[in-house]
Amino acid sequence: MSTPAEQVVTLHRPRPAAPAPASGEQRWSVDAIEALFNLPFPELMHRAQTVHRENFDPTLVEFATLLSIKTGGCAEDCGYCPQAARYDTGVEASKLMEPAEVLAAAQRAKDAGATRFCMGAAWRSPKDRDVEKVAELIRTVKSLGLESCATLGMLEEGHAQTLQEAGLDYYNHNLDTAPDFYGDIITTRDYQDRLDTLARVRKVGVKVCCGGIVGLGETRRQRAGLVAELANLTPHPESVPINNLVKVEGTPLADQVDLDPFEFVRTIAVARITMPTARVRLSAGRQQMGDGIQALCFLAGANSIFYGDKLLTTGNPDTDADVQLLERLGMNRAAPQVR
Ligand code: SAM
Ligand code: DTB
Ligand code: SF4
Repeated sequence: MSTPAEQVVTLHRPRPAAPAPASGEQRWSVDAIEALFNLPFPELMHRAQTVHRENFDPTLVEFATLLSIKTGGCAEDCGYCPQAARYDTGVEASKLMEPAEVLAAAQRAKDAGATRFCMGAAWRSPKDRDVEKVAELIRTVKSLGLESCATLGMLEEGHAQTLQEAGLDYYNHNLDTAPDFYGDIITTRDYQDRLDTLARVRKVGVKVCCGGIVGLGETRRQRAGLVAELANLTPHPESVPINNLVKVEGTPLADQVDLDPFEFVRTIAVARITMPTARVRLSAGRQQMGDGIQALCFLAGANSIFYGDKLLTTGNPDTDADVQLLERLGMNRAAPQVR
């Protein structure tokens, strides 16, 4: 048993130094970000909550609904992905959905309380005629007053411009992992291809939704490396999805060892600290996570979720369960911010 005097010393011991970008510049070093990861959990959470509260109402969570508008048959070899044609995952390839089907799905999402509607297509990159068709889908989604997001693979500048003119609010394109681990996961396109697409999206004035996946077998330093790449985009992405690997039978990562859930929470906290004004989305992997870890993610600064019974091809918590979870936590859905 410690004496009261010893307890006071313990309670008031100096805080570990708070890592930050070197003064006079905005770049985060991997070392500084790894130092954040290494903080004692309560210290990291305190820092993340402080940043979160300076920028957002911590009781509000954005609801974004995903729809796979073109599923499977993808030519890429992303080692985590059930939609890659080369892996035998049972996902059947489908054609691009028609506007009427997308309108019905977007209306259902809106009625259920979503404010952002994100359309995903399993393409390496869309062709001209694909972009024209997706532009039509974006106009459909916007006609309902929803925020629109699309993730279609690599984009050329003209394609980005067409999507912008159709009213696209966000383009999702993830860096996925650290540059020095990327080649272990994907070989059919490189890191620079991804950065080039992000630059084109930014150039035409569409907001950037860019994050990654953890639990791929990367080290903590590599998680820090991913966050450094994201945080050093100038400006940092407006929206940052953090996915926990959903292990799918038939993919090379089907038997990957689970990441410690607290390490996932740490990743959220570090993303919040380094990208203060971003919507940090607690993305894939929630179904496997449990309510307690999700609540910790909200405390760590996550303020967006994918809302709907399905992600693209895998499961997601029921909408009722999400509404109940927020109710139990005394939290609410964030109001829409449409242009
Ligand atoms: N084909 C497009 C692309 O790769 O840019 C868009 C769709 S892709 C499915 C979007 C993102 O979903 C990936 O970059 C990855 O971060 C995430 N993702 C895919 N499969 C996943 C899985 N099994 N578990 C967690 N996240 C996953
Ligand atoms: C993102 O970062 N995660 C979403 C969205 N952007 C497109 C996709 C998650 C996919 C999970 C596996 C699946 O359902 O196929
Ligand atoms: Fe294709 Fe995207 Fe899946 Fe990679 S993540 S295999 S590009 S659908």
